[in-house]
Amino acid sequence: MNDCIFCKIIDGSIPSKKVYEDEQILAFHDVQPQAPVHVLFVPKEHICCADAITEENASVVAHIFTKIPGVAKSLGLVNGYRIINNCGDDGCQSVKHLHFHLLGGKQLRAEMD
Ligand code: DGP
Repeated sequence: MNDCIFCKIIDGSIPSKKVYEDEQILAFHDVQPQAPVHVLFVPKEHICCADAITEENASVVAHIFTKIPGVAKSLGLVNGYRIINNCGDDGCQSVKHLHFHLLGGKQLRAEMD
């Protein structure tokens, strides 16, 4: 996806502050943080959104979730955190490359909307 910002971050043509990387996924600090810690987890494979998760590509989602606890601890999130996925227009997804927001470092509001 030539016009995908996150694909460009993955291939290094747009810089990012990386916090974790392996052959399947990349995690980096969000450029517009909504909390003291705000990291995005993305699959290196371009998947547009949660609505495009299938039996064939779902393993990378599980992989992301196995890596979140270690990254959270490494960033000091010892008292909990929130994981968010925005999907599609009603979900206010602005970047059309599947990503999970890891938010923490303060008491987050209980309201989800
Ligand atoms: P969403 O609204 O769920 O699609 O979240 C997209 C997030 O991506 C938003 O919090 C801002 C972040 N973002 C957009 N462009 C860039 C960028 O070029 N670099 C980084 N690090 N984050 C970006």
